[in-house]
Amino acid sequence: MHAWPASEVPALPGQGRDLEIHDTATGGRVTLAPGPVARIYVCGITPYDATHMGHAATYNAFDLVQRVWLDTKRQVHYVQNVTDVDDPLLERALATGDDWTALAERETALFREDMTALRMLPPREYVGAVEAIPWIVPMVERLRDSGAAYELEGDIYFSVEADRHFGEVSRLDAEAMRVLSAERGGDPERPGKKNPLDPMLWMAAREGDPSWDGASLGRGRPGWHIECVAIALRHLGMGFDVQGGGSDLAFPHHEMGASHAQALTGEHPFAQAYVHAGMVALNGEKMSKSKGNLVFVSKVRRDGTDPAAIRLALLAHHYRADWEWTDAVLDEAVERLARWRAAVSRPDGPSADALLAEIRTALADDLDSPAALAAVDRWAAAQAADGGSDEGAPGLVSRAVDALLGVAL
Ligand code: 5CA
Ligand code: ZN
Repeated sequence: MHAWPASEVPALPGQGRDLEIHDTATGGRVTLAPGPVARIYVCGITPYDATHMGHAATYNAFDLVQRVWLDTKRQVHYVQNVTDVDDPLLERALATGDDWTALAERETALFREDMTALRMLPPREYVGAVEAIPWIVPMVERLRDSGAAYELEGDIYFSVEADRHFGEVSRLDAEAMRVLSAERGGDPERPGKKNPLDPMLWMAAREGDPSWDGASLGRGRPGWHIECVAIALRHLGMGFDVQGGGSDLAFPHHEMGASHAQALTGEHPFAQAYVHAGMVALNGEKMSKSKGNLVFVSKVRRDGTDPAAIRLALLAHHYRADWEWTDAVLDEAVERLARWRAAVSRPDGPSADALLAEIRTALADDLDSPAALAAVDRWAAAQAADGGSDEGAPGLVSRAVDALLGVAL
C-alpha cells in the first residue's frame, strides 16, 4: 500500500537529546539507544470507520518519537500496518451492505488525508494484512511444525506456553489476561484449547467470509497478532526499538505478538520498548468505533478548524494520560494557535535559544508535550509583553515548533 506524503521537517541548530520513555514491559523509564537508523513499528487502523481523536492522539505520540529521533540526527525506519481484513471490518460491511474491500479502501484513504493534514510523518512501509498473507502462511506453518501451534477443528492456535517470556510485555496476572482476552478479540471460552488464552493464528475459511490459499494450512485468513509480527519481522527484524500503540493493545495484541516472534526466531526481545498511549474519552467513555461515541478528525476539519489547532489540542495532553475530548480542549488550542502565530509574525523577538533547549528537554523526558507547549507559551507571552530585538527568533520558533511538534505556524 502507499502511505501519505511527508511534510518537510525543518533543520534546527544543534542536536536533540536521547529519548527516555516509559516502557510497559519494564514498568519504568528506559533510555532508548537506537543505532543510526531507529526502528519503530506502530499498529495501524482497522479501517471500518473514520479516524477519531483517540487514533489521532496515539499517532501523535509516535510522531513525536520520530521527531525526537530525527533531531538526534538519526534516520527513522517507521513501519505501520492496516488491518484490512478482520472481524469488525467484515461485520460492519455486512451490517451496512458495503463491499468489505471498498469499505477498507475508503476509510484508509480518509486516514491518509487526516494524517497528512495533521502533519504526521508517514511510515516507510505501509502494509495491509491482505498483502502480508504470503509471509504469514509460512510463519504459521513453521510455528505449527515446531510444536508452538496446534490445530483445533481446522483453525490453528498459538500455544502461549511456547514462549517462556509470555506475560513479560503486559505483566498481567492470568485472570486479568482472561478478562481482556474475551473483550479484545480472543476466545478464552472455546473448548479444546490447550490454554484459554491461546490466540488464533489462522482461521479456517467460514461460509460467506473472504479466504485465501494457506498452503498446508488450508484456505482461511490470518489472525490479528501474526499480521503485525509478519510485517514487523519482514521490514524491521527482531529487536527493533519501539513497538507502539494505544494502551488497549498492550494485552493481548502486543503480548501475543512478542510471543509469536520470540517462538518463531528463538530470539528475545521482539522490541526494545513497548510504548503505549493513553485512551481518549468522550462523555466519560473511551472513544471507540464499537461504541460510536466519536469525534472524527475529518469532521472537525470540514467544520473549518485548522488541523494545526487539532494537533495542538492533542499535544496539550501527555501521551500516557487518559483524557477527555471536549469543545473547551479545542477552543483552547484554537486560541493558542492564534497567539503563537501572532508572536512569530513579528520581524524580531526575544531570543529563542533557551526555548529550543526547553522543547528538546521536555520531549526527551517521556514526550512531555504539555511542558513543551508551556515553554512556547512563555516565549509568546514575552514577545507580546515587550518583544525583543533578536531578528532570528521568530523564524527559529516557527521551525522548532514545526520540526519537533509537527505544528505549522
Ligand atoms: N488495527 C489494530 C492494530 S493492529 C487496531 O487496534 N486498530 S484501531 O483502529 O482499533 O486502533 C488504531 C490505534 O488507535 C491503536 O493503536 C489503538 O490503540 C488506538 N486507539 C483506539 N481508540 C483509541 C482511543 N480512544 N484513544 C487513544 N487511542 C486509541
Ligand atoms: Zn497491530
